[in-house]
Amino acid sequence: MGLSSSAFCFGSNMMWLHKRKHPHLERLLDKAKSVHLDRSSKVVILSDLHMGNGGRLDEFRRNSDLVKNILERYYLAQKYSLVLNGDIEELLKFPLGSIESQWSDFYDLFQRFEQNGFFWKTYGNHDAPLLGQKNYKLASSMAESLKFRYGKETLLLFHGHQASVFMWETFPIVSRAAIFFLRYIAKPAGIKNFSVAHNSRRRFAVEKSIYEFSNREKIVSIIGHTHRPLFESLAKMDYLNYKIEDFCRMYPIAEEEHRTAIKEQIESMKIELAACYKQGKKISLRSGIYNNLTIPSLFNSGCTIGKRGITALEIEGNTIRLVCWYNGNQSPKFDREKDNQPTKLDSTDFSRIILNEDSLDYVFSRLHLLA
Ligand SMILES: [Mn+2]
Repeated sequence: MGLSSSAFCFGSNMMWLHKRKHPHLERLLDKAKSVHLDRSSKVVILSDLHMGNGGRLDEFRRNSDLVKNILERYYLAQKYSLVLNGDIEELLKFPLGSIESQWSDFYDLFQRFEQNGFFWKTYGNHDAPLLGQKNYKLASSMAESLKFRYGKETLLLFHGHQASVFMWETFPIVSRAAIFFLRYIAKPAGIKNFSVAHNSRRRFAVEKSIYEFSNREKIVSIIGHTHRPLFESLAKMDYLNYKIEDFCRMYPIAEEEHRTAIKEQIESMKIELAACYKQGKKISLRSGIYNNLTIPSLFNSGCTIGKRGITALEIEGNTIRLVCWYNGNQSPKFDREKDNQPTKLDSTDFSRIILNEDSLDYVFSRLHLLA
């Protein structure tokens, strides 16, 4: 009797810790434009082009030739649909007119993807004013967010900046886990110049917030914004790290009766984390992160302004992939991820390498079993 009632108390004590709503993200999910995917669907998702006026400060300029070639000669030719997931134009530095005239051929190219199925563009914090602007070239393709319907499952596509306001104000997180992310993800992608506009702490706060939202809603979120490519979201180590931090923050403000429960939670997570580190050391940090993955609910397409190439997410039927495209001439020593070999695009110097891929059915099974 005593045992079961204390177990019940423990459960209900902990309930309030996990019930955190995120009104901005829930609204995005409610209002998202529905897009039906089936086994024959092919979609490429790019974000954060930051197109400018073609001048010295234009961050898109470096990879513009690469992006044009892969869109035209690979994705369009291979019958992919296209989603541009925010921050396509850099309106914080350049007027729209100068961007549209510099990159006019891209605007035509983007729209040609409609012939393969669809072309959608979500808005980010650098191109937000374009939402609802009627004379904008891509006005008819603009959406706040997209809901890919895959059978009974949902993939929500949005830029990701929507998470930061709430997150930053309410739960400022200081996490060393972000450093693991940076080291691990940056290396296979070969991208070192993440946006200077976001420090790693803020990036991590955005990711954490969307991760928890996705797990609550049992959906997969696909974002951009942080410029950090992510496949299948957080590592278990990262997750435990920030959970412990959260609980430490709650402890001093919690009611006395809740404190024991929080303490017990922290204790058990510390043990789990120590086991992760031990395992991680034994099989190296890289594979340790893969093997310790928890819930695959967050993906990030990365960005197209990397010094050593671009990253993109591809959905092909029931497969989701994180790929990197790079100029083989500029990056002859590109580290090969796993056993994947790069494939050259036609007669160009551009190569595509698969950084990771998984079946969507597997991703959703894990999401439902683990979240
Ligand atoms: Mn952004």
